[in-house]
Amino acid sequence: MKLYKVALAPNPTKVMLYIAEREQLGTQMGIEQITVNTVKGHQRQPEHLARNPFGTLPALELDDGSFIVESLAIIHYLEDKFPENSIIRGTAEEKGHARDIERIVDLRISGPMGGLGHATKSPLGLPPDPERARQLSASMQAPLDYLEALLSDGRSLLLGETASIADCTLQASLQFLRFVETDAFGERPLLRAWDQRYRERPAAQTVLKW
Ligand SMILES: N[C@@H](CCC(=O)N[C@@H](CS)C(=O)NCC(=O)O)C(=O)O
Repeated sequence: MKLYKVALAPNPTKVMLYIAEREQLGTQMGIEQITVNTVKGHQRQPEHLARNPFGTLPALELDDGSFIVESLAIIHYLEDKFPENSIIRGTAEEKGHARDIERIVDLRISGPMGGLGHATKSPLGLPPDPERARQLSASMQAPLDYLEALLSDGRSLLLGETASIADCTLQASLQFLRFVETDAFGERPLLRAWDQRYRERPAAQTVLKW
């Protein structure tokens, strides 16, 4: 299998963190990781559009030559393909909560964080848009409070003591915000402590560059 990715971009980084977490749990997936240079616009060139008609990253090329082009679908595929020591485990209720928190993080926080980064200091050269940045920041306050409340029971990671897709998703977007020197957490000490803890994990250290 081949993972087409680019460092720093949140959606590929989420998958890279997930793969690194699985490797730490002993699963070697044997996925070759290939960088597509988005600063040079290579994601919109015919070679990449043949992999993913939407011109985005990540894209996973399966051994049969087909592609999966949505980051969460790639993770779910890898969970099914390598079920031993998979990350989404437990009872139906535990899995339900894990998927719920992943969706809350991705849809209500990570998506807006990406927009906030581009509206503030886009690495792709988009013009700053302070009003959009303000709106995105406002939309994140309630979901960030939700995560801060989750962490108040003393858990070390978003779902407890083991890494989850939600952790990978949130950290991938935070790295992007760090790069553009933008803060989204505000006065939330538990989320800040989570950030510190997550970045010290061996999986994070192999993937995160900023
Ligand atoms: N829903 C897709 C979104 C993929 C996406 O938008 N990727 C961004 C990087 S985080 C990208 O490729 N941007 C380059 C572009 O749109 O030209 C997923 O979760 O994989």
